[in-house]
Amino acid sequence: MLEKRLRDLGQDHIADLLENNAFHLDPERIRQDLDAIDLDLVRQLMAGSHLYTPPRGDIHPAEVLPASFATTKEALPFIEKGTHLLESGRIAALVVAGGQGSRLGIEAPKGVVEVTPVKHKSLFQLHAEKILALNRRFGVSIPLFVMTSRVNDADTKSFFGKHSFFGLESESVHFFTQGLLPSLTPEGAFIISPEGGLFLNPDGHGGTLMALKRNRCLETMEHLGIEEIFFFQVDNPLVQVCDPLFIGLHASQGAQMSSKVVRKISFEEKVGVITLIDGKTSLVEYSDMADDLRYATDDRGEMLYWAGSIAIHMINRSFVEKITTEDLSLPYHRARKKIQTLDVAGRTNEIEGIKFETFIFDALPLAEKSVTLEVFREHEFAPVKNRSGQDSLESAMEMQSSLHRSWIEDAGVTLDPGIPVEISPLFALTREECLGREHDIPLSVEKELYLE
Ligand code: UD2
Repeated sequence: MLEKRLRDLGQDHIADLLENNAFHLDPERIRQDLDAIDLDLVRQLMAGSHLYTPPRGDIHPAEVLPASFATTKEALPFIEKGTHLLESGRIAALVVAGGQGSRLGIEAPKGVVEVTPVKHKSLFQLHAEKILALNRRFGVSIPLFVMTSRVNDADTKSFFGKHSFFGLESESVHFFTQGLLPSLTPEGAFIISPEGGLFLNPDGHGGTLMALKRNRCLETMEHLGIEEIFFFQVDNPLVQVCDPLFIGLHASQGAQMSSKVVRKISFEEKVGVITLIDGKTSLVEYSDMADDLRYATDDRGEMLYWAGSIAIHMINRSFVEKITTEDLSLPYHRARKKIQTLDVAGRTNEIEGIKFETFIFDALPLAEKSVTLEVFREHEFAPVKNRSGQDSLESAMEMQSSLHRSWIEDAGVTLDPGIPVEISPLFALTREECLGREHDIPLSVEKELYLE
């Protein structure tokens, strides 16, 4: 019985309302919400176990391969290795897209945000076209796994469907949904959602790992012959999807999980930092970083913990299988969040709640080997997080345009500085590919330049 289940969880305030037939509650929805969550885990979180605690061990900066490595002779065998793995169909791409664009002020999957400077392509289209370009280059069909959550699964699938999967084969796009957890009041009470059910939040992108297992994606990957997973976040239009050098470095070292980083632009930049904790590669999230680490400097007064994660990882499939054999115990991070709820009179009300999430990078210390590769921010990292200013749609468009402008300038074409430039992944994925097509670049344009 529903009321009893709630009382067993200490949620008498909702059971009482149900018994009094409170008009603003939807009992069927509450039942479904309870069925959707792991109640044992919820009990444990409410009792304060499995929670993240800031690192206390021996902390040092991580060992990082510098960005300059990419253009050296030594990089060539790794690029070849990555290329070989791509050509032989061993690589899958996985994008985490369970979040909404709420920070950008839209209530839709973040992947539908129109992000390119000339054609205003969506993030999903841009990522899909990069894969399509790789498929053409390597004569393969790289599977794309898209992690959604209950709030945006249907919208995400219909967006791909409406756009004919942006040219990809629909069978090579695999959607899977992550888990959910209830948000709580600071006193540990469940919160009524505006629809009259329970307020649930996606369980963080750490949920990817168990979701891959639960949704049998690991079996699908094995069946397809996938060995390595290229993991990225939906919000970065400059991501170099399935970059052969990164794949090759990770695979050649026999690493289980690897990361790309950029040099942080300020002590306060909101990116996690790759570190070594008790000899293990680890990531300290910006919101969990104590000031003595955040502001630490080296002998020359330079930032000591500069290796900012851009949330791009290579993850070995067998490693995921291994760590998800039993329940994976990634720590839960707590975050305060403004939540819309209904008060006892059924009126909408905003309160401060707490959400619980796990993060994929907390699996890094479980890896025996890990490679950290520095890349140039202006080549690979333009996240769309905020409505304006840094890491906004506007800054991401500018970064794409200036990167693509630099490619055509290297090919000998100079345009008026006010002209936006966009190069489709289907024209060229890299500067080198663009240089190879210099005869296809017009020498002058009036308003904008789009190359496809
Ligand atoms: C993330 C990283 C941060 C840094 C930065 C780089 C976390 C917790 N922190 O910060 O260390 O590397 O990105 O851009 O990731 N998502 C889901 N399901 C969820 C939660 C998030 O799919 O339950 C996706 C979301 O759609 C987005 C990504 O994960 O693509 C990042 O989430 P975020 O925007 O909340 O993380 P952010 O920007 O604080």
